[in-house]
Amino acid sequence: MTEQILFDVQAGVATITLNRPDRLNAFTTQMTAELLAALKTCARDDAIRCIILTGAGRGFCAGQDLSEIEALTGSVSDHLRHGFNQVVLSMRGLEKPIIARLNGAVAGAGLGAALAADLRIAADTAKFASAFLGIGLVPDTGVSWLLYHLAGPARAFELIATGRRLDAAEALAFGLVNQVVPAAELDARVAELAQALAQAPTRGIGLSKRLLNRVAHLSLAEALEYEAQVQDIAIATADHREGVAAFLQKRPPHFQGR
Ligand code: T3D
Repeated sequence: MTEQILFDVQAGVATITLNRPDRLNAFTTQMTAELLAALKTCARDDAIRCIILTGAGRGFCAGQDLSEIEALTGSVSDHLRHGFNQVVLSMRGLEKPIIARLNGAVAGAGLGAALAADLRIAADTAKFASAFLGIGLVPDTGVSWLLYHLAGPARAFELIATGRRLDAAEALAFGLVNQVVPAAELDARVAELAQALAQAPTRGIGLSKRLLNRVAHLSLAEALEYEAQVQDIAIATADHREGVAAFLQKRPPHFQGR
């Protein structure tokens, strides 16, 4: 399908692999465009019920390709608006679960892409760096917002301003990843989780994601009202009916993602 990412769908799970392993999968403009196209396919294809985002080789993603940065035409803000900002918004707005399979270095815009996923499973060999200040830049790709919300303001500042690199255990303690597993077990753990999510009520997961995206900015009273409105949608799904029927008939549910 593409040159700089690999895209594979099996048993309801799409795997998007950033595929420039000799550059630790650093983003080029082409790779960003291919990633956006793959995310669009994931959103449109009802057969896809879970997405894994990962990197080829020993890294996850080392951020913007620094050899390309000098050659970029136009303003950096436009580059971000049309590129990384769209990646983050597409991932957060995609109403299906996204797992980041963090196999190695996660830095710069790569950290933003990882933090924009819904779940992060890291190999114990993974390492994490903001990396922006190392080249005199401020965080972009949502890293300021995502670090602030996941790790809190003090830790966000520490990672951004000191350039401190975290190993996987520290990333877990900072709240940046959900699980750390031995590198040899990463594929099995991610596959198990992805299969479970691909067989879950996809609409319910997507609507839950919609809720979580919104409630951070609402008062409790507003959040209660928004939950009630979204529940009107969830209760009309086939998977809701299947879940109740399966419970009452004392059998395992068979969710269709509708
Ligand atoms: O215009 C805009 O949109 C601005 C937006 C910017 C967003 C950003 O992402 S800014 C941050 C950019 N990223 C970085 O500054 C990180 C640079 N990389 C590193 O600091 C290190 O590579 C890592 C800490 C991530 C990993 O270190 P290590 O020791 O495991 O690997 P390495 O040896 O440094 O890298 C391996 C190869 O990948 C190496 O190439 P070589 O020497 O084998 O030919 C290295 O040059 C290459 N590589 C790593 N990161 C990048 C890269 N090549 C291009 N761009 C990179 N970002």
